[in-house]
Amino acid sequence: MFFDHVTIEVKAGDGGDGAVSFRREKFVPEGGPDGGDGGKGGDVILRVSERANTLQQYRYQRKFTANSGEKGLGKLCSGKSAENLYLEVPAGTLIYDAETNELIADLAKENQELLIAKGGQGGLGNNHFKTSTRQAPRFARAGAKGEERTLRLELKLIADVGLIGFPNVGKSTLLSVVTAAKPKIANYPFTTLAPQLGVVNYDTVSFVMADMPGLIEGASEGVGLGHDFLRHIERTRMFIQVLDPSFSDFESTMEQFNLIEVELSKYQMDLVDRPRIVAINKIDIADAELVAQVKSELEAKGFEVFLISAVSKKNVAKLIAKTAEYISELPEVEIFEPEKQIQAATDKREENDFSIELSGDYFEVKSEYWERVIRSINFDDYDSFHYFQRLIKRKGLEKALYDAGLEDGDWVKIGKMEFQWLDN
Ligand SMILES: Nc1nc2c(ncn2[C@@H]2O[C@H](COP(=O)(O)OP(=O)(O)OP(=O)(O)O)[C@@H](O)[C@H]2O)c(=O)[nH]1
Ligand SMILES: [Mg+2]
Repeated sequence: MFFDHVTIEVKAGDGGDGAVSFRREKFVPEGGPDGGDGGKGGDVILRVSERANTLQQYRYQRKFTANSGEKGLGKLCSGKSAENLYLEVPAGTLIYDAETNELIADLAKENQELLIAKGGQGGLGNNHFKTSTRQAPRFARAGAKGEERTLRLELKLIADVGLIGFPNVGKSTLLSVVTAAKPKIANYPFTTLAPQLGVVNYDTVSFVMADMPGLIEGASEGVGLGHDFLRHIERTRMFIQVLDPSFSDFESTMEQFNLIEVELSKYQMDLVDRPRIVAINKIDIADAELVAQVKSELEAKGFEVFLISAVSKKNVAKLIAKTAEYISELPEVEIFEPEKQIQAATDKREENDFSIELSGDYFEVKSEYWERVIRSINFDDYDSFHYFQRLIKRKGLEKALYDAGLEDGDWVKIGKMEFQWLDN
């Protein structure tokens, strides 16, 4: 079946840790700090690719992780940053935050890119922590964690023209003779199971034509292939409704026409008002008198009608010329605007993102930022510990702990680290 929505998890790479290293030189017993910085973790970037027509590639693999940056090295060598991870999606993919259901983006344009999870910055090497009073910092920063997100991808194809009609009327045949697309064509209903796109080049106009699976009565309620693809006709600028009058009479051909109208309006009222050209197909085998009768009936309803034979290409050029004329005048397909712009998480935001819980005898600090700080502190080293103490004060954690009721002698827990708080 057509694979057009999926939930995936993405994780950007972590930053590499900064290095703790000291220069080793002949005759210099204690060289200065020369620990290099860690490399940046890879970003996860979504990119629109015309190679993709479905979300099929996400069918089995649902978790995508960019590589982490490498650790810093001695001699002030920085760790290598990781490559970004690109995930390809078809044009018309809506990206939602799966947790909040918020629309993040509508990726519509070829090669459009969206940075969806930012790689962690590399940690600073110990050479950054040298001060006049601290000649030999025995600590460095750990790399920041890469962002993680759960995303819901939903494809709503974007095309200029949608081919609609009953199954087996010749929609795919029409697409195959006006574009380079090679849809499956066969003499039975529901040959086409997923929308197929093709590009029509006519004169100076070029437009995208979407061949849809056949519609039947009840499609709007899910009968046949139902809703699954009906949503893909939403984002078209106009329709070509294909009719098959062969082996048919006036009443049933008109019914064929009317049923599609009913399904369109049931699915979404305004679809019936979308510009539409009617193509009566298979005139090479249909009864000429019947065809003429249907044509005048539909023209009386105000439709523009073409009598074609997709197989022998009869009148197909005329139909396409008219379609191109419509297309050059019709407004663009609507692209959804996200409610708010995507925000890259900054370190600032991360710093303020903590909670303090009293669990048992501990004041437990829950915070990615502070857990990272803890990982980078060498508690056996006076300078390193002193640096940590000042950081707690400066970044407002000390005040927050006091506000939470912390008193002299209480125990604090951050990540795996537990320590007793001693006022001095
Ligand atoms: N004689 C004749 N046969 C045609 C013409 N156009 C299409 N056909 C035949 O009609 C049958 C169905 O054609 P398709 O193009 O697969 O029809 P479809 O509307 O895409 O069908 P679904 O994908 O099932 O909805 C095939 O056997 C085609 O060869 C035509 O102009 N004349
Ligand atoms: Mg088909």
